[in-house]
Amino acid sequence: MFKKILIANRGEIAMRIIRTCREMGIKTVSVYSTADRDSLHVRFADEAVCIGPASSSESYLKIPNIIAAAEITNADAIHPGYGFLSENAKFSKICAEHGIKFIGASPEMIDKMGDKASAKATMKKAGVPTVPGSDGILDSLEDAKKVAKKIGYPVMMKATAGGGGKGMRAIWKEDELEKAWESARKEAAAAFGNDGMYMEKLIEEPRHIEIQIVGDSTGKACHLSERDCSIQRRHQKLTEETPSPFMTDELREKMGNAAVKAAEFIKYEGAGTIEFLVDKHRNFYFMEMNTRIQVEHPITEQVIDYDLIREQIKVAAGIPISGRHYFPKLHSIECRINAEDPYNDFRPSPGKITTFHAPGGHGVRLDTNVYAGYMIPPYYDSMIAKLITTAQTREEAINKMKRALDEFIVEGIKTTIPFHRQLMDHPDYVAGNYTTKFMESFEMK
Ligand code: MV4
Repeated sequence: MFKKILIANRGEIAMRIIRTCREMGIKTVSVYSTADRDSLHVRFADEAVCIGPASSSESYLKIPNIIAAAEITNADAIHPGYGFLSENAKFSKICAEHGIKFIGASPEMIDKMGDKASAKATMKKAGVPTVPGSDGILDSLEDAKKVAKKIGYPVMMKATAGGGGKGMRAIWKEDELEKAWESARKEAAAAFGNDGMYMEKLIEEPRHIEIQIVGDSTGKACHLSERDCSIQRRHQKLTEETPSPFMTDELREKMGNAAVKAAEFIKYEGAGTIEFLVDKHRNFYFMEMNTRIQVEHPITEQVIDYDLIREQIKVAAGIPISGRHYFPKLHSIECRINAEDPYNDFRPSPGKITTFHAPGGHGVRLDTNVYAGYMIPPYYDSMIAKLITTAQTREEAINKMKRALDEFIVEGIKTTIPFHRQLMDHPDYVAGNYTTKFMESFEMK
């Protein structure tokens, strides 16, 4: 087992990893930028190394500085968390070259799943349902027209190096195709340095339901059931829940088995998430695979009483998984609390937190890195806390979320607490009747 893990991240996920390491008796090293000198992950790690100035590119993304920090502190593993370098194949490779265990996917796996068209081709070979569409990358506009004609409009054009909606275009009829082709490729080239595009039949009003999986070094995988992440704004998840209100026992069995089949086919090691699009007939299709721990992992932990960070560390240390699958025994909801103003188009609201009263009580979990007096830096993403409630039923979990949000006092900055509080009263949300289109018609009162 590792003796010392360097956490190559910041914020609430760095705190989350420190907590499990301490419970496992593993020493921790935090890295921080000059803007994070007063952050909790610096305070609660056993050691902390300043790796550069505020900007991420000069600190949390600076591979030589992170490797140097691991070497001078003699860390035997690095946990990348999510975002930053968590799905950076070069970083995974450099860790391996320095004899430092990367607690994440191999460089080959990151590249394989990072190329969306090739990931889809792999899943198809594995026998996982995929959306009908092009056979890989489109060769030309002519090819795009041919494929669109064959699968029938509306179609979705996607950047193979993309993900999260960048370089994606919904096309409803042929005369829109050329403009979409040009603009999507330009956007993909600018964002990813790769303008490869592929095409799929457009799934109308889909739900985003993802399956958590864990694979080990013996090639075995298990699934930990689903998370419904359909409530998103501009491809940013706002709230997630498990079980999905749209799930049935039969669908969970089919999606869980498909996810395990995929993970075992690619011999996936570690924690991973297979994202599916689910249509109104409960047909499900592979969308993307994430080779990292996800922001929303706590709701899964809550309903099956499991520590996903601990499993990541154990699998990385070569300890085999039990192989059993896990099914939700409770209901859990996560609300992402961001330093943004929901009454002003969710624009960022950095600044000093003057009052911070955390909600608590039975069934309330708050994963956060902020505190009264903390100055929220403008350099990083705006999430300041994840408020998670867990109860026997969805209705009770919603009720608990409302009570916890009412108790949650944050002054000095604007937050999305009022948005979440209104969401919990929204009739369609309460009825579990929502798709990825939900936020398009949501208005703050
Ligand atoms: C789709 C789709 C409909 N049909 N693919 C959004 C980002 C990336 N994960 C893929 N996405 C979508 N792919 C087909 N063939 C609709 C979306 C989509 C979406 C998916 C999940 C969660 C939120 C979304 C918001 C807009 C579009």
